[in-house]
Amino acid sequence: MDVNIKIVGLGEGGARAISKMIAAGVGKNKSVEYIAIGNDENILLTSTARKNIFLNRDMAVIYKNIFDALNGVKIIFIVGGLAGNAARISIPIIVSFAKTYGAATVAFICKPSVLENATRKINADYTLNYLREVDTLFAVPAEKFFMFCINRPQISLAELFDVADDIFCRGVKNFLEIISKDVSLSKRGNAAFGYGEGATALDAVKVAAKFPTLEEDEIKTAQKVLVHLASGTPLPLSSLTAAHKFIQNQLQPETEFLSREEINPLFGEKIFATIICTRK
Ligand SMILES: Nc1nc2c(ncn2[C@@H]2O[C@H](COP(=O)(O)OP(=O)(O)O)[C@@H](O)[C@H]2O)c(=O)[nH]1
Ligand SMILES: [Mg+2]
Repeated sequence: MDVNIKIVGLGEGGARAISKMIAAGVGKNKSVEYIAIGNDENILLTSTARKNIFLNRDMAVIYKNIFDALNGVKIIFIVGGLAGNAARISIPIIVSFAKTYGAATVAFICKPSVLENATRKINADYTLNYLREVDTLFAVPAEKFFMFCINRPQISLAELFDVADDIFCRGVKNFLEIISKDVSLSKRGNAAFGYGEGATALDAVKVAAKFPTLEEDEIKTAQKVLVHLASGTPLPLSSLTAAHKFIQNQLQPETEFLSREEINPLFGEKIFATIICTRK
């Protein structure tokens, strides 16, 4: 039977990000359910998630609604902006649920930009303490998303967040594929991901290694590196080896290296690479 997975979008940002994932068919053939949590009624009305939880002022009701919504889940994805109210209220509850019922937790979080106000920064610091307890945390500073649109200097904040949502959408899609086959891979700690596609496995990992969410030295200084290659037909061993060697040559001798392959005719001719680095 499929593992029960829930993807939770927090606040306006999270609701937008998961609406994108739903439209892109992320988790479509799996037992995935989307939940939007927010304190803005408009967002919950526009969210396309099956379940929406409105954060009123009654903490007991909030606790119950979140625990009920997560009932039976094995893997929880948390997506949203760290500085928001929805994140501050719900992340401690989600983490407490996961501990109580032994669910794995993965968070894709946008850290506030330097332009955001003091209250939001305090929110973010508070919430970050709880996020340290998730099994895998992809925390991306908002500024990082500018790197994806350096050819669009006039970009607005809303457009920038749209870019962020696209990147989180792909990140969740890839990581969901990886861990739904092997839940033990969900414990990547404080992590960063890169994604790439190409005509060969080597081309794909080269693109993934340059993905802006991987810092210059993310691969070189990682504690653990996981490389996932997805293709339409089985890759020749020489092709796999070339791709793995490209990454392995950059690692410290003590870095733990893991690789996984996935074959699915839907991928066609292209090869898709995901690199996940656990930070020291
Ligand atoms: N990924 C993403 N993040 C966003 C978006 N809009 C805002 N954010 C970030 O999320 C944080 C929380 O804002 P919001 O989502 O409105 O949360 P709220 O305070 O709970 O309503 C902001 O400080 C931004 O850093 C968005 O559309 N997408
Ligand atoms: Mg808001």
